[in-house]
Amino acid sequence: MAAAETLAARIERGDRTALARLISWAENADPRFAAELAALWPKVGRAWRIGVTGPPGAGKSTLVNELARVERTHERTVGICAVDPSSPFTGGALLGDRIRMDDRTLDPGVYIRSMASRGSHGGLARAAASACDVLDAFGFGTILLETVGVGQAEYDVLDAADTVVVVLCPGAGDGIQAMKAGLLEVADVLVVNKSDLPGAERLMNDLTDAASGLGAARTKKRVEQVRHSVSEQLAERLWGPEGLRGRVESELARGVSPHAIAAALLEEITHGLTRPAEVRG
Ligand SMILES: Nc1nc2c(ncn2[C@@H]2O[C@H](COP(=O)(O)OP(=O)(O)OP(=O)(O)O)[C@@H](O)[C@H]2O)c(=O)[nH]1
Ligand SMILES: [Mg+2]
Repeated sequence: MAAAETLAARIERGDRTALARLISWAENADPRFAAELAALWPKVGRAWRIGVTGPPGAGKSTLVNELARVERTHERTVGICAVDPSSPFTGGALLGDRIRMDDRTLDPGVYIRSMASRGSHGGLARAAASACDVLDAFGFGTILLETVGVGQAEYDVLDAADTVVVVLCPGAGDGIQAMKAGLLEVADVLVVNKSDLPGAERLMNDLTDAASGLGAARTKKRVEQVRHSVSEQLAERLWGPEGLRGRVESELARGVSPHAIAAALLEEITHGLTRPAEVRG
């Protein structure tokens, strides 16, 4: 009997059931996930990933919905990943998002997925990044990642984004709170939403002042983001299911010392690094 088709192969054929299942594997840290992602890896890296964050109720979903609409008018397909806080205070967000995004859900060029933030921090960031990789491999041109900007776990999620949009709105001390919470530091684009409400002008001015002082800190943060991402993916590729473990084991069995094996591997890897890689702008 022929082996069952892998999720990766089904995803390459555009099978959305397989897409949904593989994202669930990412979310649940299923041990089968890594091999599927490795198979899809050549197709990852083409999408533009936009993270949308901000305080609860600022208008993130409204903006995501609108960005999706605009992308569709340019005939780009859109994958949306909404990370919902598990906190009971904001637990209503999921249903709200579903309803507000309803006008997009009937469009076959749009795929919407919610992820629960559950407990573990690194777990959520990794799951969201993996979900973006899967959506990217599936072929969505634009990926919109909505997360409430309430703490470190959510900021870590934004590491998956190429561009981070922070949505704020006028209201009791919102601008100041955002600064305290470090929201401005993660922003590539600052949006003042609800400009029909009083205080929007002042918020704009406050943000303009605050943002002008942030350039140096943000560059440092970005470098860290790249470093973190490279280390993590490198370790995964080297030591994941398609990785080097088998080769190391057989060399050890031949009596080669761990030190010599490590030196040889490092030599090979750094040799590979001297070849220029193409970086998307
Ligand atoms: N007055 C006004 N209200 C708006 C505007 N944009 C969105 N809203 C309303 O603000 C509320 C929250 O909008 P959402 O887009 O759900 O905000 P969110 O940031 O996704 O909310 P959570 O995901 O629950 O944190 C909704 O009732 C929107 O209709 C605006 O420009 N002006
Ligand atoms: Mg929302």
